[in-house]
Amino acid sequence: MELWFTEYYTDSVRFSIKVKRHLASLQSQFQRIDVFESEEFGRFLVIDGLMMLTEKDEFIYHEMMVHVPMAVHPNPRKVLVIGAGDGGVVRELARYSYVQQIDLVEIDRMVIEVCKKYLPQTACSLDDERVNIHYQDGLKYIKGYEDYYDLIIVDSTDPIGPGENLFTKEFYGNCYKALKADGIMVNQHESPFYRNDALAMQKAHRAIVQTFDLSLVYQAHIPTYASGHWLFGFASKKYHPTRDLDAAKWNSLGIKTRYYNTNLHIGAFALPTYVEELLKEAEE
Ligand code: AG3
Repeated sequence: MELWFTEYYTDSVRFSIKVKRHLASLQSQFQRIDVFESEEFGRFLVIDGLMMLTEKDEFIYHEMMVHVPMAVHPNPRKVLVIGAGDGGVVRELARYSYVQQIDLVEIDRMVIEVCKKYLPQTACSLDDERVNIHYQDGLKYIKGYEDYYDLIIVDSTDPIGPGENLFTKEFYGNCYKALKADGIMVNQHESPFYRNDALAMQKAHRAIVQTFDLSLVYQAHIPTYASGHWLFGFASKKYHPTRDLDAAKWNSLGIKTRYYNTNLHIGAFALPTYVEELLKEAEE
């Protein structure tokens, strides 16, 4: 007998991974959480049937969400991470000794518990002394802050279900307010390829462009997300993601990465024409 995990990318396109073991299956107050083990991708986390991460390719997503803004901001001390209960973003942030405070806001306590138990590869820094975990809705949490964070990283699920709030103008406006005068916000920006993902991407982009002084998009190749082509948003009050990149400084830190490097940093902002067109359409 064979066991396969299948995610539907559209009604007529699906992606499957052969499963060795189904390690966990839980229904929380918010969502369904599954962890599987596979030959090719190692362990992987699925929420409401959608791939969140695999042990084999999570480094791409987490390095790109963290090192891009960290190589631009000259002095990031206080960082807010929204979503991301798996700990992957926190793990990458914890590698910077000068980051003083990492606040993690995850709505679902069960995600953190499951990841601590089954995904130590990403959850490994959640006990770092600089990390404060708040089990709360991201939108509610952020309303209480003004002129406080240097960097906000929004590692949300898709804009359906509990992550929906994190794609609204109201949320981005509150992120803007919670950031200092030279703050940066990075978010997972969905995929440009399949129609429904592209619509979500445009919706997020429109709301961010209306909120931030500067809003650019960058890309990475993530094999286990729909189409493999994924986008990230870089929104800021002051710093430009490539012009203000301090490559020499970042390289002198000696942080060993497998995907991110400062050449790729610049290249990641060069987007295919059809993606630029989708973004432009959203900006109009
Ligand atoms: N963050 C969710 C990325 C979006 C995945 N969407 C999808 N597969 N349709 C994942 C959390 C990683 N820290």
